[in-house]
Amino acid sequence: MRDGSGLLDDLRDIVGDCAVLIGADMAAYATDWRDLFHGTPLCVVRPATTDEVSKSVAACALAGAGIVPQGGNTGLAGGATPDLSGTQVIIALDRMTAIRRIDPVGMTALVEAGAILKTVKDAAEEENRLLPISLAAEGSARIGGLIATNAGGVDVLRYGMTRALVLGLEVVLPDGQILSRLRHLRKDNAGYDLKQLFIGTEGTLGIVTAAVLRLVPLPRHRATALIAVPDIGAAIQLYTHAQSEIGEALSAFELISGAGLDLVTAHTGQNAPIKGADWYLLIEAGSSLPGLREAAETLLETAFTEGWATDGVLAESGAQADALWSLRESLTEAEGKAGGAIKHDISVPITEIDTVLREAGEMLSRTAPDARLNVFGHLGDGNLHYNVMNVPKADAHRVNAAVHDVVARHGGSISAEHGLGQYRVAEWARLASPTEHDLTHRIKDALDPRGILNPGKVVPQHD
Ligand code: FAD
Ligand code: 2HG
Ligand code: ZN
Repeated sequence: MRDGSGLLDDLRDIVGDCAVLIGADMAAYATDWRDLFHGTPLCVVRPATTDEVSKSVAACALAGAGIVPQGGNTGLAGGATPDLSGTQVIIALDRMTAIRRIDPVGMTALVEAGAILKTVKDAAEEENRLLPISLAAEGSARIGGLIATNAGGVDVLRYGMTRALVLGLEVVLPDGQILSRLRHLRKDNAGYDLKQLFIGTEGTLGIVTAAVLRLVPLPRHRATALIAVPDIGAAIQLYTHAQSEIGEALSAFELISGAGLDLVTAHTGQNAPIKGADWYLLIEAGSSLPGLREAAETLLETAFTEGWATDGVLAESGAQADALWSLRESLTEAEGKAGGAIKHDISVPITEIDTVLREAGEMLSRTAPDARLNVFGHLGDGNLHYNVMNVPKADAHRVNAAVHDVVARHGGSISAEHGLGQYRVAEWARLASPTEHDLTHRIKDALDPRGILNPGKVVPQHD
């Protein structure tokens, strides 16, 4: 067993002195995006190759040091932040950024784990292809982090979560072995689909070093509308109608509350083209076939005739569409500027959303009467960010548990897309069945028997 300084020497030998950060140089890596979790790592290691990741992991394993993988550090569950022990090593993938290949014919991208999402999307667009993962953090989030959290975002309705886009994976295992399955195949049923072990498991079973991602054709036309709706029931009726009329083109069906839109206009200096409603929808459809705009106009007309919409704007240009999206994508930032929130990332069957919102609202008015809500998210996926503002931080656990109890009663999930990290691991432990606990521990113990990969995240500590 090596002590801390012996391990630092070993890591410097592997990646070079400049790629091992200590002291104040670690600050940006030691705290999460929300400034909610703060860690004290032994060091930050920034390998340049898969071989260096492998050797760094092996050195940490030999020293018995915990490892925290980190990508863009935009995660919202504290998964990339180490503990306060001063012994954990952050392995940051931010030097492994190569886009090795974009194949417009096979429609795949081979990229290193540290590549930034936006950069990969731009490279795909140059080949008339789309990597359909879209989220407000796309200028900072990295491919390995997106895979490790099985990220969602606003394109899930049409294209699925990140998992649906991963064709091949290269991973460093907790003992330093490299599992390389960088295949460009759409069909591969040869044995267990081992890559699934590392998608959405938040760096607790392996470190993703490279991936082959599925691309789709870049839609030539898009229609984007911001619509005011009278209530959630009307929004669901419009959603059902939109699925019937333009289903395969529909890529985003996002909900924004009036209070949320007010936060954005108050804190980011943007103007909203429509105002005064309790709820808004941001809807987008895309297609390579002509006729999309006409279909969108017909949809809006029906929405007004049926009383599902009270106001609305259909973007006239790409710039207008981008301005509408900017309102939606500024909700997290505006919420932060307004003092932050106790966050929830819930999903329920879409038919239950109205009831869940009502029950959660009633519960809050009894238990936290001063609370203000910022509810928004991916209505088409049944996934809402039920963010509770104006409640003391000390009440976070109580509020989390009460909201999650409502969600659990309706067959929902307490983490639709952000993962458990350290933020939700205790709540998962409280609500999961004994069989789920048992199987989770058996998988973790089989792959990482010494528990060195991302300790304290996702997998509850053994009793
Ligand atoms: P990090 O934050 O660095 O890490 C996240 C987790 O993955 C940690 O557990 C970490 O240990 C692990 N990890 C990172 N890299 C690797 C690797 N190479 N191998 C193994 N494990 C690794 N998420 C959504 O799903 N949908 C959204 O719409 C969305 N919008 C967001 C908007 C904003 C403004 C912000 C700040 C965040 C948003 N997120 C969203 C959350 C976040 O962007 C995603 O979770 C993203 O996938 C994290 O990527 P990252 O590279 O920043 O990962
Ligand atoms: C989004 O949908 C993200 O914009 C962030 O998932 C959600 O800030 C949040 O709670
Ligand atoms: Zn989201």
